[in-house]
Amino acid sequence: MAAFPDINKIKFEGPESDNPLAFRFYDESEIVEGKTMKDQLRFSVAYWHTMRGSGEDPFGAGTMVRPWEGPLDDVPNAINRVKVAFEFMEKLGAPLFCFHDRDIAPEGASLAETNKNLDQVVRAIKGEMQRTGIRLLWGTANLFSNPRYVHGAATSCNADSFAYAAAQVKKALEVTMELGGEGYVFWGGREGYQTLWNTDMKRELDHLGTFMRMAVDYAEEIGFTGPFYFEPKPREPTKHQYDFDAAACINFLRAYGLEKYVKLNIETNHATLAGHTVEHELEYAGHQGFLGSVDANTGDLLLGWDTDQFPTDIYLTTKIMLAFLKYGGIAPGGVNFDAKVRRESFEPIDLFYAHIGGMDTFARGLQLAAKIRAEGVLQRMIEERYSSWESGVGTEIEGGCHDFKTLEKYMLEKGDVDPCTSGRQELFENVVNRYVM
Ligand code: XUL
Ligand code: CO
Repeated sequence: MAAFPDINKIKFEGPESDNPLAFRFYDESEIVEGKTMKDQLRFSVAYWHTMRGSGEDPFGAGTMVRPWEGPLDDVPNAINRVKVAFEFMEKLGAPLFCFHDRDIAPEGASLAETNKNLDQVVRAIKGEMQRTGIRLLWGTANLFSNPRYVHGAATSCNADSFAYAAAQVKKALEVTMELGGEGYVFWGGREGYQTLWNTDMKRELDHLGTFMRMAVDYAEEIGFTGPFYFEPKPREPTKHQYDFDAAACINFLRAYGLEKYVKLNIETNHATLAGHTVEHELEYAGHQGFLGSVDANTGDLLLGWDTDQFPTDIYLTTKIMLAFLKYGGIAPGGVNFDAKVRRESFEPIDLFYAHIGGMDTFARGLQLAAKIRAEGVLQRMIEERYSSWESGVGTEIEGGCHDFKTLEKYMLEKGDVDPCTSGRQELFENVVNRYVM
């Protein structure tokens, strides 16, 4: 029986449509900068939020109405849920999805039993993937929910936790490969610490480096060509997460010789938790050659935690799409909605409204970003701002023709700098508004 019997395939109806179950901007076949919207955006549904989110919070029980969920958290229920997930994704028109191992299948009494459960559900997923053509953007392992990871997984003080996590990632890699997954994500989970009084930071970071190296080696052994993605997040659940932001992650990857294998999965709400913006993180990852994939969501201005809301802000998506286009597109990464409907939005249909809104906002952001780039006004203003580097001493410094002594000589002769020009922030913002407003 269909889980969403009243909902047909969501169609593109254009900006004038007032049908809440239609796209106004996401026309998957529209060509933007030489590719279809579908290929530029590479939308993915996050299994953990969309299929497993209960609406539970620290103050109250779950609220989600999910009529397809059976009374037991067992394999038959998990397999039934797979069918619902694929019905949802097919009707939505999402080409990709992502999961943690523990989202899709229940844990058993032992690792062997858990792996068996996983294999059964994976078989069902494979069938649905073949039926629908929906593909796996990335897989990952949940190394943070079970109490065995109370002190972290790869960075735990307990060597057995490290060993269990290794076994879990080995299996998750096999499963990701079995399903033709295009990537694999490491999000630190509890890889961090609460107090330095009880923590050997160097040892923990060395272990994390060793762990990722083992994953990369095993991937090579089984022929999984990746890419791997490291997902920055500064805090929550621990106070200090080792994968704080793009810069910290890139430094870690280089320090442990992993930079050839691992790129970054940048998440909007994690960027803001780090005191950055997502465009800062994308630009940092992009110019360093580490832009891999995106977890799309947004935080709340007034709430200081990872609220994982669906993105509906055109400025936000325009900035994200400007970064994608600047760095040659997001493939083989994608736009994964690591976002959940609010606890108060508990009906199944809210899942459609949420994803349709997010997809439309990204599609509109893509159109606007392409227009901004095509007209080139902003780019020319930036070039003008840096024009002192296009001749004279600027060209000479960039060309490596100077050192401190020659620059001192130059300035002693000149006496002082050419006057600085205005930064014109307000004008820049007004120009952006010409497109977005
Ligand atoms: C947690 C988070 C994770 C990762 C995958 O904040 O973003 O869901 O994306 O483990
Ligand atoms: Co995420």
